[in-house]
Formats: sequence, structure tokens, C-alpha cells
Amino acid sequence: MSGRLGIKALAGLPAGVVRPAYDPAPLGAGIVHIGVGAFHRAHQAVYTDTALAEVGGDWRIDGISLRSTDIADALNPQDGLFALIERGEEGVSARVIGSIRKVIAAARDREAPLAALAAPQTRIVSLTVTEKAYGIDRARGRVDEAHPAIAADLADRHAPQGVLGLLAEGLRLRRERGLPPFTVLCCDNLPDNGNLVRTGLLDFAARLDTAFAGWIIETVSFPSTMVDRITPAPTADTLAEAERHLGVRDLAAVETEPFSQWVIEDRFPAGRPEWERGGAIFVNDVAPYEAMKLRMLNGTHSMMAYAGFLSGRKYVRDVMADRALARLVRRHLKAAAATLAPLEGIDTGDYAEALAQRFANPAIAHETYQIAMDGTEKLPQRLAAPALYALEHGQDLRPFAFAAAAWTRYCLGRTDDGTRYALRDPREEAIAAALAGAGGDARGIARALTALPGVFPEELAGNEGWNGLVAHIFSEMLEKGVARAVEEEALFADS
Ligand code: CS2
Repeated sequence: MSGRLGIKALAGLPAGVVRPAYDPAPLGAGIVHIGVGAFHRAHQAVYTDTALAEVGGDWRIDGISLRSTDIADALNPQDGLFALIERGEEGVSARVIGSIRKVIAAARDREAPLAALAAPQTRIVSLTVTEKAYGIDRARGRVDEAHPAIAADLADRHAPQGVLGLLAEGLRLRRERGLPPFTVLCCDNLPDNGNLVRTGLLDFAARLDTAFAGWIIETVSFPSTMVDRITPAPTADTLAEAERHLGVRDLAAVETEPFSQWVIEDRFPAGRPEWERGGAIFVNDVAPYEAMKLRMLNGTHSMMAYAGFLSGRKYVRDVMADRALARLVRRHLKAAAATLAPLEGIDTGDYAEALAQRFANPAIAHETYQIAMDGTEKLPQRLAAPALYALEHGQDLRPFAFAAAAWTRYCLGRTDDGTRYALRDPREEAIAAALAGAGGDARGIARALTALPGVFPEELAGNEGWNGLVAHIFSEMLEKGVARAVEEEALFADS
């Protein structure tokens, strides 16, 4: 088969493929995006593409890949172009996105990331780097000195490798050069994400220079944002599907669901693209939207990931096809909704129903094992926060305790038939140490994992009711096997 996607290939694409309704080449880059993974390509890059098509402007995106060089090698030879494959129940469509100008592979090109951050035309630096990459100790609201990138960047600020180090040095260079700062837009699934990054960055900067930290306080904006689009990691099938649609190869294609949502606080002193053209919603306070999404979508996702993976369900859609698990999904959605403050114009019952349908989308192959990774980073906001609310308000703890028990069971690193798997959690060593210290007893294991610092707050970890429930469900999973324990658990769920 012929050729590769790129500007030259655009004219020859089949009629059914939507292509950029603008000429991307002359448009400058006003955004630097750190973390050019599938999610960024299926989300922010798409909103920006729509804004560029409708109103133009120098708002293309220069990406930075912190560790991998793969995405730079895939996108740069394609002039930044890639296909967005949307897979809904009604069918599959392909659209070529033109908003990414280029990708810098930091591992190969050490100077280029700072040059991009300090460039006069850079007005926004957005991020999708996953929860663990920031190196922020969220419980203390400070940097985590033990985080490898934080330690390295505090030792050598002028050659930063991590997220906070890059943001700090980029801003420092701008200040030194008399340039206005960029706006920092954290698009990771973290509660109050703008403020969180601000807190971490201020602590990082203050350790180097308090006057500089003061300048950040006065001049840099960190709007919070809620992002949503279910985007499985691309596979060989994704690339084959893209080639079927395009007639040329595309090594950076992504597949995603039709649904997409972006809620943003409108605080961009240096300007922004008209993302509302792509459907983004601008609000004064994102926190309630973020809590709803984290607790309902992501919290349920994590529960499905652990209980589903351990019951042999490879994809989220398989979890929804299992009657017992699907009941537990609906129970969890309802329990999570009950912990939220009312949000004008939003019915959480409808939202829950829409989520259940999205999870069941038969055209999306979203692996439970993908969602299961980094549990210690995800559980605090997805599970512990609503569980604590439920505890304090006398609500049913069982759905949350079930999810915590499934995570505990997952931490053992083997399925019921003895198959081993990698946990893929940045705190694997701490988990192993907790397990080693707990002996073989189910209660001891559950307690040791619940007590890992920073995952469950003191009020839960020290609560006998919570501990007893988690330990009980976990020991059922050990004794009967996860699939059977799930079936019995579903009997507790309302129909
Ligand atoms: C998922 C999210 O992998 C995970 O932890 O829960 O990536 C989820 O698919 C997105 O937040 C959906 O917007």
C-alpha cells in the first residue's frame, strides 16, 4: 500500500474523510502542550482544530513528549497530521486533525522544550501528563522531594526533566527576558487541577527563589478544567482502521468515542483559542463538574477495572455485558452521585444513564487493565473523597468499600487462576512492603493497604466500620474467587 499521511496526501484522501477546513501551515503555534498522548490528540487537539477552522489565529500546538520519542517520530513526518477515528454504535468516521504543528522529543532534544516554553508567541502551556508525573504531594500541598524528576530538577534547575521543573524554568526565562507569562492549563484528571499545579509550582519555585515565586503568584493564571473523552490506547487495529479510511498509513491515529466534553474556567490573560466553537463550556468554577466526573465516571471506571479485570473481563464493554458487574456499576454511579452538591442544569440520574451507555459502547475496546494502572494516584479523588463524604453523611459505604476491596485484591498481582500481572503503579514498592508486613491474613492485608499514606485519608483509614467492610468483602473475594464474590455482591445492589 502507498504513502503516508501528510500535507501532500490531503488532496488525495477519499471523499468520506473530513480534513482540516483551513490551511494549517501558515498558522503559528500559541500553545505548547506537554504529554502528546492519545487523550490529547482525541480531545484538546480536536477542539483547537475546530477553533482554527472557524476563526483561524496563531493557535497551533507544539507538543512536548517528556519520555517517549515514538509520538514525535510518528507525527513529525506526517506534518503533525493524524486521523481521529470516532467509533459510535452507528458507525465509524475519520477526520484528519491539523492543529498540531510539531512534537519535540525531550529525551532527544534537550534544549527545544525550554526554547518553546520561552518563545514570545507561546501564550498557553497545557498538560496531559497523568497524575503521577507532577510530583506533588497532594496531602501536604507541596512538592514530593522523593519524586525522581522533582529531586533532579531541584538539584539542577537549568536542565529540567520534569513537569514542574520545565514550567518553572520556562517562566523564569520569560521573566528574565521581560516576556509576559503563559497560562498554565492542567488537563489531567485531578481535583481542582489548576490550583493543585499552582500550589506545587509555587512550592517548587519558592525553594529556588522567593521573589520569582512572588512573580508567579502575581502574574500567572492556572484555570482549572474538566476534560472527558473515553480514549483507549491505540493498537495495531487502530492504525489498520485508519489506513482503511485514509488509503495511506497514519502512525499517530487515535480512536475514541463520539462523546466529548470540556469545561474550563475562563482565566486566560494572554488570550485563548475559541474552543467554544468545538463545544467547550466556559464557567467560573469547574470544581463541581470535576467532582461529578471524577466520582461518577472515573470512580466507577476504577471499580470496573479492578473487579472486571479480576473476573476475566478484558474490556469495559465486557464488564457492562456481565449482569452482575453491570448492576454494581449502576450501584456505584448512584452512590457517587449522592455525594455531590447539586449542579444547575445537570440531572445526575441522566448523567449516570449516559455514562452506563458510554461504558457499554460495543465499538470501543477500552481495556480494564489500562484503567487499573496507577491506582494509588487515582483512588484518592475517585474513591476516597466520595467514601469520606458518605461516611460523614451517614450514606451507604458499601459500594465504595467494594471498590476498595477490589483494588486491594488487585494489588496482590495475580488472578484467581494464579496468572501474574504487573501492577503498573508508581508505588509498587510501598505496596509490596505493605503486603510483606501484613502476613497472609485478609484483615491485615486490607488494613495495610488502606493505611498506605496518601491513598485514603486518616478519617477513613482509621474508621473501624470502613475497615471492617473492606476486609470482609476482600476476604470473600479471596475465599470464593472474584467472579463469585461479584455475583453475590450484586445481590446487595438495588435492581
Ligand atoms: C480512565 C480515564 O484510565 C482511566 O483511569 O478512567 O482515562 C477515562 O477514560 C477518562 O477520564 C474519560 O474522560
